Amino acid sequence: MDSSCLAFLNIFFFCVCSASPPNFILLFADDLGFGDLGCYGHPSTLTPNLDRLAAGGLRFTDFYCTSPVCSPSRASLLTGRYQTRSGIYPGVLYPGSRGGLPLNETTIAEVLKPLGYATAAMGKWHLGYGANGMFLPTKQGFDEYLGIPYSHDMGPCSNLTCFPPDVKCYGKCDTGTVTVPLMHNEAIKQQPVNFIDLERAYSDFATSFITTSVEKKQPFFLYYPSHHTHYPQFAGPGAAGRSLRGPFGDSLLELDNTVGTLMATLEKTGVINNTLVFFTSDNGPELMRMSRGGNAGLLKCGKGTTYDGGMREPAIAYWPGIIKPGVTHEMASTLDILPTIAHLAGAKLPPVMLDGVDMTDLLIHQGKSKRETMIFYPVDPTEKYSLFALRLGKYKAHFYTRGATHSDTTPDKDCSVFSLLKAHDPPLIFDLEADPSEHYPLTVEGRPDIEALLAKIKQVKLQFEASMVFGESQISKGTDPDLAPCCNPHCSPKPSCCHC
Ligand code: CSN
Ligand code: MG
Repeated sequence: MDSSCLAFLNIFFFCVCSASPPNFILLFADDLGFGDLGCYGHPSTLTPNLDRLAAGGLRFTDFYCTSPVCSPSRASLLTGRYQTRSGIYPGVLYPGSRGGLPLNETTIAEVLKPLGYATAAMGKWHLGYGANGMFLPTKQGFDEYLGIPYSHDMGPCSNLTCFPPDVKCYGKCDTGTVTVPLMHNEAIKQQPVNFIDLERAYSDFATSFITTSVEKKQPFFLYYPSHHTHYPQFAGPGAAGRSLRGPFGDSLLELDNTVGTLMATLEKTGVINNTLVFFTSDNGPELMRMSRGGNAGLLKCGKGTTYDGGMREPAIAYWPGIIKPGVTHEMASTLDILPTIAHLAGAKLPPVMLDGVDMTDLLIHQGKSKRETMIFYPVDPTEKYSLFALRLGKYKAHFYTRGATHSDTTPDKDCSVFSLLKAHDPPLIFDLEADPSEHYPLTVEGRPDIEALLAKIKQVKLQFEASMVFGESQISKGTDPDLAPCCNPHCSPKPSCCHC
């Protein structure tokens, strides 16, 4: 019997005979680039636990998130839909944002709840806080939440204690806003949060959540969107000063340590063979931070741009005995995680237009991806400009290009904020297999084959655009400083009195 057949029997056996549907752990790094992990070729990074998952699981070379910034990317991950549908654009949510991921959107947690799953989120939410915390994870299908509801630079940096304490945070954070809170469910547990102890709090929370779920014989879904490796990097005693790569490396090592703890907990509780662990990142590296930012490897530009460096991400799927170790060059996306988890759990898909496709075949049977296209929206998508780029098979066509502040300081001037919006007609077309760095656009004129490809790309673009209905922008609803989380809600003067 060949191995794909064995794998099929495995999954068949597990579906029919297993007492419990599979558990899911979804790990989501922040601003981590394509070139940042040891298993993606970074020479000085220390990521032994993620490298071990890659060696024993499926490592993706062509995996995409849906936005070169955070909130929209998270909206797509949790709903299986482009951010334009759910309204998580333009840009990102802020502590006092009025909007958030609309409550009628169905998240992965909500897909799993009807099947009796225990669900928990820990880390960076960034899908809204809103009036009285109306957009927190506990309103979106998660039984429990421990974390910071947005980016940790969205508060005064002076309160962000780096470790060791004499290592100052690098650059500026947001002043004039509340200090960064740590929430447990809908309550503020600490404000300002203590970053040195934070990772320990997460790993204790995760250990307890997994152990309790296993004891209760309840299948579980743990979503861990980490603050690492977003600026300003921090690390507690288990990682600070222990990498070869400075503060960025320490931050990444701290995330990797937690991955190690999670894996040890799965082993100890005996569910390692019944748990799919999936790791990826929300957007490309914030190159403007220079050596304290991430690295896109050989991909062009980074965060904020629709070049591959902004949106192609490391991704690893690990499930011993079910997922065969290897590397896949098939195209896949964060959009595909919801349909895949739904299929593996035997859950119903939400009755809405989904952009994700089921990856089960690719994960378990070394099959082909059902994904043929990937859409690249800028940080500020509009119906007028529509998509900036589209990948069809191995080809990527840029209809618009633009640099970004977040990718500034890169030697490639296309990444710079001074590279203003530029329309391309015909679009710039790259063969990403021959030229993953998007250096050499293909010539269209006098090349009937490329002309035919272009016609096909245009047709796919029109078809996609016809299917896209922009949801009401949640981020354009603006901010109200009074909505920002405050542990002392009626105090004055704000925001400085929000300190408990
Ligand atoms: S992000 O980073 O939230 O990870 O995308 O911390 O786009 O203006 C992005 N932005 C603060 C950030 C601001 C962030 C922006
Ligand atoms: Mg981010």
